[in-house]
Amino acid sequence: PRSTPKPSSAASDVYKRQGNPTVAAKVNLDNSASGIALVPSGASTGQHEANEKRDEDETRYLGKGVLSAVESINKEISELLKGKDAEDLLANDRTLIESDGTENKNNFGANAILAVSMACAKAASNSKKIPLHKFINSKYSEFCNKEVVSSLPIPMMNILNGGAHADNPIDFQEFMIQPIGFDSFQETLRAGVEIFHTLKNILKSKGLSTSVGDEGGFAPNLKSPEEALDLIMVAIEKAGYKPGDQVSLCLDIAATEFYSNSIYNLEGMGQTLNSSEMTEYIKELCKNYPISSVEDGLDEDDWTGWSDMTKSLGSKIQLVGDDLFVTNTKRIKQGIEEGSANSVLVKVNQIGTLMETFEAIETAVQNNYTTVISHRSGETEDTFIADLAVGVASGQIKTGAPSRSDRVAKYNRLLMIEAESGICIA
Ligand code: 2PG
Ligand code: MG
Repeated sequence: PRSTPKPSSAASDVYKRQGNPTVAAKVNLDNSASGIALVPSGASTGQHEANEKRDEDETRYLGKGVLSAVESINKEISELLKGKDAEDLLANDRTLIESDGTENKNNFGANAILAVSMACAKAASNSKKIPLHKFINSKYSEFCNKEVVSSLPIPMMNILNGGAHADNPIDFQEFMIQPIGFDSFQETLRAGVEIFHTLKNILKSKGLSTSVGDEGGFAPNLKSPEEALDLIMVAIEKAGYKPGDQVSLCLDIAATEFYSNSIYNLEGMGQTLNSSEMTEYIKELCKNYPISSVEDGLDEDDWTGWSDMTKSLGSKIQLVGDDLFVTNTKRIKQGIEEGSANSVLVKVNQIGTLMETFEAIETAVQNNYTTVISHRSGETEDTFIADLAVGVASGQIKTGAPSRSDRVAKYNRLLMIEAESGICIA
C-alpha cells in the first residue's frame, strides 16, 4: 500500500480578482492524488503581515509579478517536500517555516509557502478520499490535542463597500449583515441574499449607484457611515426580517487606513478624531444601530486605544482585530495580555501556513476570543476558506456579498458541505 505519498510541486502565476497575478501551486502525490491551491491577497493590508513576495519589476504587471515566489516553489520548496508524507501537514509546515528562516517569510515569500501548505492539505484529503474540511478538522484536532466538532459558520456579508475597497467617499471599509436567527446555513444565506437584493432596489429607487466594490457589496456615493447604516436597516426590514433579532449589523472600519500622527482622519465626513473620540463615535453608533461586531475600529498599533475601547465596549459587542493581530500568535498574545479586542480575524495569507493559522485560532479559543475566518479583497476562485471555517469550527466567516464568483464560490461550497455532511450551523 502507498501509505507515504510523495509530493512534488508545480507552481505558476495565475490571476486574482483585481486581475493582478497571484501564486498557484499543485502538489502531486505518488499515488496520483493531487491538490491545487491559489493564494488570495489584500488591498488594505496590515504592515505586520507576513511578506507577500512580489517581483517589484515595474516593467512587468507594474511590479506585481510573482515569478520569484513561483521559483521558490519550483526549486527550494519542492526539494524540501519531495518524499514527505503529505498527511504530515504540521511537520511539513514546520519544515517550510524553518527552512525559510525569517520572521516574515521574506525568503520564500508567504505567498509561496501558503500555496504549498494549502495544496498539500488538498492533496492529502484527495488521497484519503475525504472532504477537505474533514481533513482540516483532523489536523486541527491533532494540533489542539482534543476532538474539535466541525460546524458551519455564520456569514458576515459585506453588502456595502467603502474605504480602500471602493471609489466612494465612505471612510469605513465594510458594512456587513450577519443573519443570526436561523437554523441552517441555507436559510441564513437566503436572508442575506434577499436583503442584498432589496438594498439594490432601494439604492436604484434613490438614484444611487448599484455598481459594486471589491468584495461585491454596493458602493454608492454616500458621505457618512450613518447614511449607509440607515439604508441597510431599511433593506433588512423591507426584506421582511427583524434587525437585531434576526439580522445584526457588523462593521469593518479598517481604521489603519485613515490613521496618521495619532489622528483618525475621516475625510468623507470631514472630521478628525483622536483615539478616545473614535471610540466614543463607535459607541454612539452601537447605541443607535443593532451592531454586534466592529473590526479594526482603531489603528493596528494603537494598543492603548484598543485596550480602552475593549474596556468600554468589549462586554457588549464583538471587537475584531484584523490589522491589529494579522493572524500572528505573538500579536494575539500581546492583545490577550493587554486586554485588546475579544475576537481574531483569521486570514491564512497574513501568516503563511496552515499550522500557524491553527496556532492563532487555538490561542484565541483558549482565551475566550472568538474567531472569524476571512477572505481577502483580492480573492480567487479557490474555496479553501469555506472548508477551513468548517474544519476549525470558527463559527463565523467573512467572505463578501453574494455577488461576484470569487465570493459566491465560498457560499456555494458551504451550501454543498451542509447538504452532504449533516454538519450543523454554529
Ligand atoms: C479586511 C479585508 C477583507 P483586505 O480588511 O478585513 O475584507 O480586506 O483583504 O483588503 O485587507
Ligand atoms: Mg479588516
